[in-house]
Amino acid sequence: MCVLTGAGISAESGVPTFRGDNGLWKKFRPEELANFEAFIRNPELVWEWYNYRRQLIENVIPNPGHVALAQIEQMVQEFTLVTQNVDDLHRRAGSKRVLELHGNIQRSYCVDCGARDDRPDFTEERKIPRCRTCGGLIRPDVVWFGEMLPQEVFEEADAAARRCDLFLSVGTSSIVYPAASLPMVAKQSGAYVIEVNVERTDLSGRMDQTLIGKAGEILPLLAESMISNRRVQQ
Ligand code: BJW
Ligand code: ZN
Repeated sequence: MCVLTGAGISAESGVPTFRGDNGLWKKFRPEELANFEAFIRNPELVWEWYNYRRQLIENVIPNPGHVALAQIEQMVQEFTLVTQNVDDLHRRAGSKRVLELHGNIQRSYCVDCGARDDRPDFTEERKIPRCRTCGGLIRPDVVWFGEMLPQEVFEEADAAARRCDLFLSVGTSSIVYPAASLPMVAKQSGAYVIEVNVERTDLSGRMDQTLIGKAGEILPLLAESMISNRRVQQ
């Protein structure tokens, strides 16, 4: 079994999604902020966005959707959780192995020398963080548009999609590639593909099933039915 999650799974924790009316931060579309050119042009603005999100994420907790996936990981022998989210909520919910396709918002590094610099809070400084080693600009360790995903992580995710028999795509608009290719890769390899979302997406027509509803309600039902099935089998 392989599960791909997107921002929708964290929505019920109070983390805004990227797209849709609630997804916009100061009227910017994610494409305008999540790219290297925007960062170089206006690092203050981009850091303001990340600092705002970092603080928000620190103050929320995982929801029943995250918890259900951590429970399912315990029950299923071959289980891979792939996330596009940078919020760490899967790990905080107890998931042991998480493939983070788009990085992690708590980490950062220098654009010049590559040194890691995970100072927890740059907001206090009220300025753009600079590298302690070389003075270069520090950027969040996340994947922006036009940037490659961490190669090994993506290869592992792709391999899991190819070998699984059940693939769940949860809370993602399925418009950002290559993450959005994973359900189709799974389907072409023979998996049964189910989407969980509050609304239909660009890929719904190609899914075996779309379950319309909140991840925090549907995933616990799935985990519960798996627990009951195990009880019957034992
Ligand atoms: C619920 C719910 C509830 C709500 N329960 N559901 C043309 C030029 C250049 C590039 C491209 C191009 N065409 C395509 C590309 C590639 C590009 C791309 O895909 N662009 C498209 C937008 C067209 N991709 C890339 O550039 C990627 N890299 C790449 O391809 O490398 C090769 C390459 C190199 C050089 C040149 C060209 C190619 C990188 C993509 C990086 C994406 N980065 C971000 C930011 C990460 C850091 C951060 O967090 O700040 O990742 S953008 C943003 O979108 C973030 C997300 O992970 C990603 C996906 O969003 P997600 O998770 O789906 O969220 P939403 O908001 O879109 O959807 C939420 C869903 O939840 C909705 O459907 C709701 O209905 C649902 N929902 N509540 C269940 N309770
Ligand atoms: Zn440096």
